[in-house]
Amino acid sequence: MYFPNIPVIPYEGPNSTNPLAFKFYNPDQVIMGKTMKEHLPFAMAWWHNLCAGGTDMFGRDTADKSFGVEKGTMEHAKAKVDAGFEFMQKLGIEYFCWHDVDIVPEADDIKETNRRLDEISDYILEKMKETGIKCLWGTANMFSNPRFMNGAGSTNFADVYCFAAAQVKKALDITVKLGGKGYVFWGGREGYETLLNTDVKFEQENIANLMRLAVNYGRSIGFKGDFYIEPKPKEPMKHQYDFDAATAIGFLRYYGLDKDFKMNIEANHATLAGHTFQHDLRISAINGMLGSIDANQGDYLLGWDTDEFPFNVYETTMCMYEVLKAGGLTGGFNFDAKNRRPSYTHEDMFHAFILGMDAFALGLIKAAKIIEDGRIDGFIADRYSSYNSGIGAKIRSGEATLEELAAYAEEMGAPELPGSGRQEYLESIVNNVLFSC
Ligand code: XLS
Ligand code: NI
Ligand code: NI
Repeated sequence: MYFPNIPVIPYEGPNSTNPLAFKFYNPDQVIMGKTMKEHLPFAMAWWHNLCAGGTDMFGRDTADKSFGVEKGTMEHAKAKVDAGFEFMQKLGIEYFCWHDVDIVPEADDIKETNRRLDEISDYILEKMKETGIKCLWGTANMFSNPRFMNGAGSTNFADVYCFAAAQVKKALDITVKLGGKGYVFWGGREGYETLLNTDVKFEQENIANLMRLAVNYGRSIGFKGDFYIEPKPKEPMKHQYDFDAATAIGFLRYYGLDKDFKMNIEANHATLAGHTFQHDLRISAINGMLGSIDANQGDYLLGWDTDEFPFNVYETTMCMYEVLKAGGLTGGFNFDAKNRRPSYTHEDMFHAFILGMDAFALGLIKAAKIIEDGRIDGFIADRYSSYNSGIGAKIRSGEATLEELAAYAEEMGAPELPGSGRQEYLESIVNNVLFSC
């Protein structure tokens, strides 16, 4: 046992003050016809939870993630598997997500790295069978190693491109072996520092080509899940090509990849792009591309990806509102989030997940109430009601010509004002739903 002092986390309800209990996440509670567990397929991110110890630019690890053995060894890789499965079981988390280099230490020779990946995935698979825990998605880390300083798909150097291809191929093999529901491309360094040395069109074509090769290979080995792009506007690069959902969707359509790809939307990436989390979810959903979510939150005062555990219930509520309206996710809610550096104990890891899972459960409860309440949906329907009949209906059906609309306008003289947007009233409804029991 790696967490001997932590019990299986029970649901105790909103009045509990037990720090090691859920206050809102009650897996079997039914909301709008589905259990919370079905609505909220939570996942643990291997990298933040089992690997990262809090190193930042100014200081080394504060948290001990050695799990009792020497780091950088296969023994350590296995200890992480054991600790991770104990952790997920205690919290009732059903899924995990990983990068290749999270689950094994990278060797100097890729053939040796791949051998290690085969070994660890056998081990993980055994644990999955024992526990029923599943793989949500896998990915290749093509941003940490110095060889990827100029990107992977977007690199200027063909040999590095081949190395990236080899990593994608192997990560896809392991994803399929573990029955993963998805495969993620987060364009870690797919972007540029300066246009003075960059051929943007060339780089974007190469990224699309790598994605196409991945789709073809993935389908050839029986991968039936979704490929995901995880948009992010900047960091580590000054400008990243997958800036936001709208940009990534346009890119996928342009290169004919939209049938195989969906979005993996991360809250903190959306806010870095100058959007709300809800905005990027909505843009993905209306394009039929809301696939999965990296569940975290940013800090509105800081300009980087702070990857905090979700705490802001307004944000989780509006997220769940979008997810419910979209009919759910094909993927899940991956806590791509880390403890703050001074929260360095193993117990803090549990507190963080309890916070995040409860914040999403509460968001789910409140979003369902907003929908059942009906005032907001009713208001929106009414707001566009001029399109239900007459000239409005003709516009919607696509039958009206520009001349006809102009003639209508000339006969009318001038329209009345379009009706109050009632934002403050609608916001008060949200508070009303959130804070009444
Ligand atoms: C970094 C990203 C990363 C992806 C997986 O900002 O969120 O963690 O989720 O490569
Ligand atoms: Ni992420
Ligand atoms: Ni991120």
